[in-house]
Amino acid sequence: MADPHPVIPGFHPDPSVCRVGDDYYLACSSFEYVPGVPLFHSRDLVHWRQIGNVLDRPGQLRLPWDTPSSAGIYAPTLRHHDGRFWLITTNVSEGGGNLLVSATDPAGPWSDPVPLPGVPGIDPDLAWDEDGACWVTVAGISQVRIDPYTGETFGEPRPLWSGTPGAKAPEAPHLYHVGDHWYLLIAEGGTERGHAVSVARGPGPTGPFEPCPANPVLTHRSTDEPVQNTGHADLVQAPDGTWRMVFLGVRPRGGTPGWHVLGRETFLAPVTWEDGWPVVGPPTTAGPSPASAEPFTDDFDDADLRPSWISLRHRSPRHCTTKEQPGRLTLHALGDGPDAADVTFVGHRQRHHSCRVRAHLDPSDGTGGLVVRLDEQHHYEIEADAAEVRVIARVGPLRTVVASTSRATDGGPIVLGVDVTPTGTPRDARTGPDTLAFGVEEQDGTFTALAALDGRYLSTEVAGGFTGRVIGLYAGSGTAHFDWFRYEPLQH
Ligand code: 6LW
Repeated sequence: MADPHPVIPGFHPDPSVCRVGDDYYLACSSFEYVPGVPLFHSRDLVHWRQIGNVLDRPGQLRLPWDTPSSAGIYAPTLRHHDGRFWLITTNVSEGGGNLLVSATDPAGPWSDPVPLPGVPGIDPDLAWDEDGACWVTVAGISQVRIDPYTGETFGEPRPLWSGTPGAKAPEAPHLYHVGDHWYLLIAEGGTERGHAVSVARGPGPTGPFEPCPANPVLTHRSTDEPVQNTGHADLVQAPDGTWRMVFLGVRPRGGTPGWHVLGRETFLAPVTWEDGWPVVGPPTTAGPSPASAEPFTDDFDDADLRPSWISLRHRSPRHCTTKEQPGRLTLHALGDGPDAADVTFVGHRQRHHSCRVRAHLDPSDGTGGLVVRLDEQHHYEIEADAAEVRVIARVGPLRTVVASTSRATDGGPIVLGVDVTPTGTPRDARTGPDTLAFGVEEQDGTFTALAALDGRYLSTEVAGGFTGRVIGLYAGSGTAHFDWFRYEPLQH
């Protein structure tokens, strides 16, 4: 039996989903990365395509340079009401807070944010009752009524439900009106191995709520399931009246409890109703295995970067552009490389335990590199200038040049690469760590590895935080020109 796999692999946590007709839309958290809140479309909840990012311009999202890793944009809720798409989320950074944007087209443009100063906390949910009143429910779990057009709140937030007695961190609330009941779905136990989903129901959106006797309705804690940390869920009804749940999970490797490197990914499960309560089935194995996905290649011929490219805290055309020299990604260095919060960086989420990445760099005007990162203290990279190629490892306080070699050629263009593959036999992503082999690809396609590094140190269990690996390009000094980037999933 194949292991369940994510329907949206790579770090795409805290999924929120809605349906309009036969079309599903899903949004995820994005933390310190910009553009913020990736938005996906599907017709079957299994095959998803990113159609944009909700917070895709500085006027919607400014993250100060000192925004810590895994701060920034936390969990969103995506809903459709009164002919508009609505998204509410939290900017956990200096001057941030809860905010609400709307759009007629989910691919954008989305409105400028409506600040919600009267809405506390994180994980805001958005629901309208039969009278058209709009309720925001947040972690804790508490609730306040708002005007979604002005952001005005009415009264003080009031407590709704504190979740299962003894369980920690009631969060990720979502409200649903199903039949005669209003259901309040929450996550609890914390987003690690103890994560769980519980539900309560009541006569209206403001309760009172009685908990489901079968809570938690979803958890993988204390199991050896290949998907762990399951929680932070959202429900959606299909056109045929059946129900589904999207939720976050991780795919640990290295045995139990193991470590995960791709972040919290989006999974899907069927839901049935028994005695007026949701019953969650096993995570789906439907759809293509992620490893069968097509390679992601970018020759930078488009005027703008595709929506899956993400940068750290900012992206200014003065520092990162495909317009300066058509067919090239030109990066003008700001910070001094991946140790810096203000590094000029463009990345792509690692979505597969085994993958091969290559990038064509012209280092004639500066230093450019290919980095696999979790945050500023946990990253491995290969970089080149006209004179030298270096492999660098940063784990916590330690930073080491693990390999370097002078460039025998004229210092011209070079293809930097990393092969990320599980070790151990059989080559099973679940039993062994991975090895990240950094090197140079020659004109004839042969790959000369300069250093192979243990992937355990680029895991969330080591680094902490809420994101996952991102593989990207950066300018370390001067200007780095990249002519193409290729990310290729590999079968183990
Ligand atoms: C999010 C909280 C959580 O706000 O992690 O998994 C936090 N659950 O609900 C960041 O993703």
